[in-house]
Amino acid sequence: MTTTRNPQTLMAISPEENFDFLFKIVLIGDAGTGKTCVVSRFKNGKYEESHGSTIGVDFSLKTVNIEGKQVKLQIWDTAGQERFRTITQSYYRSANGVIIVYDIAKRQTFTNLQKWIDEVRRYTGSNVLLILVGNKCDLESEREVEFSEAEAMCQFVPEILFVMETSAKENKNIEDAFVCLAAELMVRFFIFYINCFILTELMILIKLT
Ligand SMILES: Nc1nc2c(ncn2[C@@H]2O[C@H](COP(=O)(O)OP(=O)(O)OP(=O)(O)O)[C@@H](O)[C@H]2O)c(=O)[nH]1
Ligand SMILES: [Mg+2]
Repeated sequence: MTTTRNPQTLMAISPEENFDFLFKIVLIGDAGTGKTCVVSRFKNGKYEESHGSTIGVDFSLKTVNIEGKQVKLQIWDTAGQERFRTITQSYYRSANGVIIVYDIAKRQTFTNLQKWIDEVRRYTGSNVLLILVGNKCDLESEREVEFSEAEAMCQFVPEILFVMETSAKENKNIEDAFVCLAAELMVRFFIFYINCFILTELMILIKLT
């Protein structure tokens, strides 16, 4: 039996924990693309060949230092299997960033991307940042999806910030994928903050004149 956990109350972070930013990142994509391996490599620096399919959603926290700021990432690793779809969809809401993972050695996981993009559009807020990750780039001899194809796809999907190929097995680009996304989220936060500041100043000015 699968238990459904409440995404709102789960992973509550105690106020005494120190961080400058907190972002919620959700990993989605077909089953077997390596989402759990990517998270495990990022979180513990470890690669486990087989740990079984994710049941529902797994959670982890990792703090990274970006430009001197402590950035806490709340990572939600969802199950790719169809039968968990209704559970995992409820976790998309309030995501700040989404990582869609495909397998460079399995074309079907790439052709299914449109389905995942549609899910993001349907279930997340409009400010969510999206990145595409082509995992298992160590399997060069079995490659079925060229990097240029993924880049071309990004041209047609404005929500996608960038695409990156990774290998959880060989620890390639794993940290970069999370840090680049978090850095971009920080930039968006500052732009939002500056815009609010300018708007407030303008309103004060209008009131004074
Ligand atoms: N060669 C290679 N194999 C990988 C890599 N990452 C994951 N795998 C393999 O792919 C299998 C599936 O990985 P998981 O992380 O369980 O896949 P998942 O996307 O979490 O799957 P679900 O939880 O069912 O959605 C693993 O057992 C690994 O053997 C990688 O970077 N390179
Ligand atoms: Mg998994």
